[in-house]
Amino acid sequence: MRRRRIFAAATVALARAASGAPAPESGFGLPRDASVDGARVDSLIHFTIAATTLMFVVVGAVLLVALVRHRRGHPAVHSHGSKASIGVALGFVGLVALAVDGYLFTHTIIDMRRFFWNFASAEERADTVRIEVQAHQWAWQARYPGPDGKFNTPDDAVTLNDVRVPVGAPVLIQLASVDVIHSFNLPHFRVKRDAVPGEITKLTFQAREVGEYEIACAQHCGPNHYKMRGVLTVLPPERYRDWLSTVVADARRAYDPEDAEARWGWEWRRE
Ligand SMILES: [Cu+2]
Repeated sequence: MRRRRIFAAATVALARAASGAPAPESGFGLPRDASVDGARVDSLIHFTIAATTLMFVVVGAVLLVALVRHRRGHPAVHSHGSKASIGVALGFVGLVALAVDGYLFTHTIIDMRRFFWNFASAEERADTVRIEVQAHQWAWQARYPGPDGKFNTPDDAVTLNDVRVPVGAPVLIQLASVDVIHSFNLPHFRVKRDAVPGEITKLTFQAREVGEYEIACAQHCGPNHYKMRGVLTVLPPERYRDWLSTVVADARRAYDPEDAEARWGWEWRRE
């Protein structure tokens, strides 16, 4: 009776703890995927989970069978295996490693070349949105080229911790840092890239869902690293155009040719 009560109490406590946890937005605790290509990353994560679960079950089952079958009364056998049995075991391990890791490796390389690091195709498209992002301790500044299409000119629009992009168009971001290594992370778009002092790095993605998403810094960059959180807003194209014209007009009004610090942009790099 007492045991049953303890068991019931434990079950309730467990259920509460489970319901108190933040609900995962899309299977396996991953944030909801709001990008066109993010599913490619997710499929590799799902494959990894499936492969490791299968291996865990197989190894666990073998262990369990051995435990039950070799209980009491079974004489201990010491064996280091024969050359053939070691060969079979090593061969099997090699085959599993080759299949699982090989699958992950080739798909990673293919996805990187075709999608995640395919900056050339984003650069070619006429509707690509280009943004320069400068990281510093502890915020993100974003620069839009304005109507002239050129960066670091008086008609640029600059925002702080506020990046907006249109839905359904490729976005190409060039990243820089003025102090330490930061990392521009968009968990809902499955992309992340370091911002390195003295270097321009790139990142590309395409949003497929309108909404507000997190920009996080994924490198521990100092005591206020936790504050380095921005918002990426995905807007319908016409609302994006309205917003851009408003910030460009504001930037024109606020433009001060004496303010050298405000002109941190660079000429868009093309390889
Ligand atoms: Cu940072």
